[in-house]
Amino acid sequence: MVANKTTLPRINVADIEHHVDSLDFSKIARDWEQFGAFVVRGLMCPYAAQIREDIEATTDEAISQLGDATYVEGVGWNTPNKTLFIPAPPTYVRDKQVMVVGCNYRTSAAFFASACDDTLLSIVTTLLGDNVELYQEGQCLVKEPVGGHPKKLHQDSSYFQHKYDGPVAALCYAVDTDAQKGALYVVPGSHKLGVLEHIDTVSHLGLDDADWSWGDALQITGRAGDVIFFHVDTIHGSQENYSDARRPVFIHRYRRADDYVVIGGSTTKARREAEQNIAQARKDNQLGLLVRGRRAYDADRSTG
Ligand SMILES: O=C(O)CCC(=O)C(=O)O
Repeated sequence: MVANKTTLPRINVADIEHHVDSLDFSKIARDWEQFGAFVVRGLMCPYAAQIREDIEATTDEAISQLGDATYVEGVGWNTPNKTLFIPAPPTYVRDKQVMVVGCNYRTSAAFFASACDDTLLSIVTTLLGDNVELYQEGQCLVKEPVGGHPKKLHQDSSYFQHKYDGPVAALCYAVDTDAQKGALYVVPGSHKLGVLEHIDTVSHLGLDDADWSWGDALQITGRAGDVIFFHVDTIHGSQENYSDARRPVFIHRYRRADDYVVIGGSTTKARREAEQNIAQARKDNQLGLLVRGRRAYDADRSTG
């Protein structure tokens, strides 16, 4: 049967829930195939406190650099420490709010160490096969308190569509995250829908509210250290943070060692332009750091 919205499975969080101390890799593989998402409780507990500290410090640094931020049309303001701000609600102390924090594998040792965690990589190879590389340098997002930005429902493939399976995302809560704080929603089974048409929204590319609503999605609350895995085509997003403290998350992304972006962009205009250049997409300038297995020489890649 061809997947469409009406045939998506309706499940509970318990159906896709795993615990780090009792992993069943066959069930993980089945959840991935059927639902394109699952959660592993406690997986990043050894790292979460230090990474949270690093995200907090980078966020404070970014706020102090706002006067030197540069504007990118349709995207937002970048501070020198590579933190992205977007417009804030009118009730804010500032006219800009934090979205993506400039904390990554080059700036946080704990974040990089966590990307190479042995158990995490065993889960990832179950999903992607033996040869796996990091896609990009890790991503941290912060929702500021009292209304910090929503991330509208979207597929990551709208931002970075790949040649093969695409990256597996492992999103980790750096603090306990409930509904009020803006816990992540996923739409189980939506990874079978292919890449859907996205529009420009307050949180960049997103699905039209008329087509997809939070009611179509499953909310996954969690404790600091819990990790939600999702497919590049799995619809996901999160609502505002209405609590009185920041809501930080960190995300690792992994892909097959031979995979690469064919269409990239964070606005509809950028994506349309990239679609014109799809024939030029190549692996040669997209070699990520290998975290499992080995990269075989490929003459077709035009790299040494
Ligand atoms: O911060 C979140 O809850 C979602 C982040 C996200 O959807 C993304 O980076 O693709």
